[in-house]
Amino acid sequence: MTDKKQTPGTTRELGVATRSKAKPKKPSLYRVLLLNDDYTPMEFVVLVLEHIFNKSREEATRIMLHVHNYGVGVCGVYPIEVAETKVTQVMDLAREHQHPLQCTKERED
Ligand code: TYC
Repeated sequence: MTDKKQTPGTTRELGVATRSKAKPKKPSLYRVLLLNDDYTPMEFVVLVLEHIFNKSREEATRIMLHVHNYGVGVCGVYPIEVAETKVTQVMDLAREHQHPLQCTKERED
């Protein structure tokens, strides 16, 4: 094919524009938060942080005590689908064990 007026950013062979117009944006990240309450046992919160958020016992204990003392704390930062899955896993486990533990997510700016 000999096309002298080939448009930059298109393929000669198919004539399909391959140049993207939209600027690729980096996907948003979400903080997953644990909230304090008066009833959920500290040990249960530590187990949640170890098993769902893959924290060491030391880090899990540090985060749990932070939430206990300040009312809220960050368990981790993840893409939206991972963050939603973690929140659901925490809420399901808390409900199964009849603890009032609350978990939520917020977008990082
Ligand atoms: N405040 C709870 C207690 O004294 C412990 C606790 C910590 C509960 C963190 C929830 O997200 C939480 N047993």
